[in-house]
Amino acid sequence: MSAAERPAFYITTAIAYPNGAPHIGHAYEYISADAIARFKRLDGYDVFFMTGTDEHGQKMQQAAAAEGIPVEELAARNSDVFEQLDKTLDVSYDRFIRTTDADHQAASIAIWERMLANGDIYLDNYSGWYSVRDEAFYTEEETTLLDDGSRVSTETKTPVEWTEESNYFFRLSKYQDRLLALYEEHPEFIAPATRRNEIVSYVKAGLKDLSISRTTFDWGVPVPGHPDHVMYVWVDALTNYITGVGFPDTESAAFQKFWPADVHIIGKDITRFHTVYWPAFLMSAGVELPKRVFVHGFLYNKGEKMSKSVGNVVDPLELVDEYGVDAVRFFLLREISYGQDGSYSHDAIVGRINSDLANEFGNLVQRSLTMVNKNCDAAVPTPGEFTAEDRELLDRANGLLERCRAEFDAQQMHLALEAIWLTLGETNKYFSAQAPWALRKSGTEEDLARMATVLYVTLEVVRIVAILVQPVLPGSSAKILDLLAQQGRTFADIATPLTPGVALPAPEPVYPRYLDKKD
Ligand code: ME8
Repeated sequence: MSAAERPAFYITTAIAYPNGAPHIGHAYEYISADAIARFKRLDGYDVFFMTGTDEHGQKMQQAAAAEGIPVEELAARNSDVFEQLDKTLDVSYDRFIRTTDADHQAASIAIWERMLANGDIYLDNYSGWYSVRDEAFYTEEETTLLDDGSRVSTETKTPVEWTEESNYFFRLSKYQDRLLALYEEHPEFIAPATRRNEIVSYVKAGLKDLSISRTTFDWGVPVPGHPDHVMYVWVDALTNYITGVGFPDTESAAFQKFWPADVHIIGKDITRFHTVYWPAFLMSAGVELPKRVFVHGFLYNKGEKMSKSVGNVVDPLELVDEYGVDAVRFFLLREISYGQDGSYSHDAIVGRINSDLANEFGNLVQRSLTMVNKNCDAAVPTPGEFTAEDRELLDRANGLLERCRAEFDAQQMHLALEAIWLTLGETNKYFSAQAPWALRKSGTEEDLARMATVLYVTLEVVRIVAILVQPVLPGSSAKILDLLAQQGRTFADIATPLTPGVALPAPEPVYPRYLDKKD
């Protein structure tokens, strides 16, 4: 099927502030969105997957000043580091957007003009608290005065500063009822449900108009007709999602095909921006709303918040160096319930590598393929008639696709992996119970025929699992599919079983155990 005929699927990550190096929280977001993008591609969708960097705003300007370099230089340098991280993590993005890209400037101006034409932008005097670190305005009630006389945002604990400016405002208050109607009519718009409930209460408590321009610095998209103002960074940042599909050319093929986005993947600290401001901006601009915002949790180092002062910020590149990219991807997606906070530690990662990857999957692959190599002329064995046990296991493996589809569509990748690993557990039990090595030892014609059937059934499960885990374990699953001489690797190919007699290469271990240096 050509791309034009395939159904569309558009997924985005948040665009990161490149004011510093990426951390494991960024890696987690990219890996999880990538697994979904890959899953949909394998399932026959024409996928557009976008990620990138959010380069404007005061935080970037301050970071550049602290380093004594022009802000453009800081943005370009660090944006490259983020893009390189995506490559190292095997993140299959279709576009890496930078908010300094020329088309993005045009899109931001266009959305501003549409909101203005709709009567939703006006000039007024702003006074209130601003957190540069969060790039967010806070009301006095949302802040706390500390003993040392400084003030912080109560929720995020970041310092806030008093700001008084003549700013452009967006009539957010006007959209309160329409937003509440959106959450009511489309409960799937915000997931998980706990996040939706928080947002519904927040909006019900009343929305104030939002300051959307700044005049005290100039690192941003200039407000059309008023170059002394730059747009509030979140106006331009959120707009990236439509820039990527061709906005303001809403008649373009990309916009027609991919907008509205199927899902925006974000972390929990930016829920309000994506589920209150963003739909309100789009309503004002007369642009369709995204279908869903999925909010993932935060990653903590052994349960502790990562911070530069505690010295426990983990560089995702170091994790990849130590454990390998597929192991890191698998660990993050299997260990943490998507949508909840999670924790990582050396011991937890090693536990997953050794028990799930090496024992449950790798050993099964290695043992079955080695037997086939030695005893079945190094070719896919010819099965005899299937027993009830054989059929039960094959049916179970064939049922996994539907189960994984449901879980991935609900962004519950950990549950898909759990279902796959339960099937691997059953397959290991089957392999032990059928004891193909004992059948070989016996050597009767009947037992050798049964051995061939058992090995065939086992390889069939390995094949189906290897196809299904490609979104999470892209490199290692490809190796297993190579060892099975399996050409067809999409989900549609699951339905075509292995062809007996096809020659297989010599097996090689795919998931070695992790040995601690001290061992
Ligand atoms: O918020 N664990 O950028 P950002 C998991 N530029 N995820 C985490 C995390 C952690 N410890 N810390 C941060 C921004 N994240 C804006 C986004 S989108 C139009 C603009 C997540 O670099 C965070 O929730 O601070 C967000 O989804 C992403 O990393 C980028 O964060």
